[in-house]
Amino acid sequence: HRRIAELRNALSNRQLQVYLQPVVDLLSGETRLLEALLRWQHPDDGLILPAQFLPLAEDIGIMGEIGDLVFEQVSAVVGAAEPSHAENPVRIAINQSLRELCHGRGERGWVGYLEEYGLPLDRVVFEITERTLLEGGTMVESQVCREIEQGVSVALDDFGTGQSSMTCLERIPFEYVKLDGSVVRRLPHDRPARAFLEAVIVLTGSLGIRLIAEGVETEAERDYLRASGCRFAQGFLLGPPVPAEFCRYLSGGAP
Ligand code: G
Ligand code: G
Ligand code: MN
Ligand code: NA
Repeated sequence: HRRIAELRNALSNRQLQVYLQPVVDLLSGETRLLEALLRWQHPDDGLILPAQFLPLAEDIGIMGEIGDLVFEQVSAVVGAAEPSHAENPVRIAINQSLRELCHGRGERGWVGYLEEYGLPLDRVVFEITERTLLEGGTMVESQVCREIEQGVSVALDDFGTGQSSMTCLERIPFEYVKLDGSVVRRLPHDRPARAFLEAVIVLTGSLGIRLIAEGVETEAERDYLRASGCRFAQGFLLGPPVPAEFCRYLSGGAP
């Protein structure tokens, strides 16, 4: 398989690069988080998205190396951003697969991993999906809860994509819930989607969880979300993922 050899090469040839996409506060317009999204700049085939190479990376057992590479690039970004005493230091959201959660980190988990890369706890949010929780079972759930107790911030990603169970919101004190773009897309014409959004806004609000709407592409979607009380949004309308070195949000620029 040609791609396997190419992917191994990509690791050492700097072809795997972290892009950053802003999560914006819809009330103030400020960038609240930057999500790290991995891209493969293939020399012949151009930009390849994670869905096309992360499953392969899992199969051939190099997710650990890929996770390290993401951490290296994120810590470079955080170090270059601004002095640590800045009033609103940039925070980076990092996606974590089940494999990374279960095997990657050794005994000290995310806390130890952050320390290893010199990343302060309050600069990073880890994103895990409902699917990861479902597949990981009670072991992973209690691991995530222990990390949160130690001060790690966690977001529940892809909320509303089919395995939605509101019960994990009650058991795990997430800082953020990320409502999937597929729900956002249905808002303008679909009453059940609106009812679902309303319920999620009420539930996250009473649990003290911040809600981020993902995949926001139109002003109509943004305005509807803001009027409904969804505070945070991410999507092409607010800003696309861009290579970390071109990320002007880092210097405090408006999106
Ligand atoms: O960028 P894109 O929308 O194609 O990303 C699709 C998915 O790939 C993300 O939702 C996320 O789950 C996964 N992903 C992107 N970057 C990373 C990464 O650095 N690590 C892991 N584990 N997953 C990632
Ligand atoms: O972690 P997660 O799988 O939720 O990653 C979000 C994905 O959504 C990224 O791969 C990113 O490239 C993609 N994305 C970001 N903004 C938009 C958007 O406005 N519309 C759509 N369709 N996808 C988006
Ligand atoms: Mn994500
Ligand atoms: Na998502």
